[in-house]
Amino acid sequence: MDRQASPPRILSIAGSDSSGGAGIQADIKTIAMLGGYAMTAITAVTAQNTRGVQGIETMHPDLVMDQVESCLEDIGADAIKIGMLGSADIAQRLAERLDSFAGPIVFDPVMVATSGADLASEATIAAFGALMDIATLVTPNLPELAALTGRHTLAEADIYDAAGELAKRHDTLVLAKGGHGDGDEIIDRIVSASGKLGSFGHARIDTRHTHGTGCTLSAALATFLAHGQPLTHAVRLARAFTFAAIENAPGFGEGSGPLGHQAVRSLSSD
Ligand code: PXL
Repeated sequence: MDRQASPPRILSIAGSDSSGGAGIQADIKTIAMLGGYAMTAITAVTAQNTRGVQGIETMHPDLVMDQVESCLEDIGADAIKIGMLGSADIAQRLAERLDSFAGPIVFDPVMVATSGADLASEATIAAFGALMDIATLVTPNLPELAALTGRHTLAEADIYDAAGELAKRHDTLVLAKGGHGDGDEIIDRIVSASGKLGSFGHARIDTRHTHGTGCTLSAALATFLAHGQPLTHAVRLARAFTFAAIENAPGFGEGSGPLGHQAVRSLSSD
């Protein structure tokens, strides 16, 4: 990576995970390891660990918007990542405010934690549409893609159709993450409103330590896009970072443990 006088500035709008594996904490670790400058607007605070979520408190929408404003009006941002939203009101207000944001916006439509806990209400999910409308790239996993396109399940053969439908409906790019699929190979597929852009495969890693994988990938995508990487290369690099962090998971906790962001030192944005 070229040594930059000024690192790209990334604003993460997401929930806090006390155990440090997902949410805001995963985002800060990812952004910093990839040479970005991390800022945050916290939408909800969760008490959680690798076993599950023990408590959630959603921030007042005014305070979420104040955090966003504080960051954008002074330091500014080159890219924004949006994760857990906390409430429909927060989602709606963010969509209105960020409509005029000039840089890339990566939206990870978080619904359920790796441990299985619900992180979005029906009303919040209903408000995702407004955020997909303003997002550059939306990164659903397969259950999220099914839910967002009104399907109960999603057969392998229907993934491109569903992703294409979502991309067209919201005029956005969709990265359909294949980690929840079957098989030894994980295939992520990217589509635009006008069709398929490509697919990316990786051997599935046999591990229970995947807590925060989606957060890590979306934060890495935002960082690489902020570095100026073209889309498909940003996807390639963000996946490489995420798989390396999974490979280096420290094995903490009794449930689905965190990734090892701190161990991924060799990846550059070149
Ligand atoms: O990876 C989804 C996610 C997002 N945001 C927060 C989380 C999790 C998963 O646990 O805790 C705050």
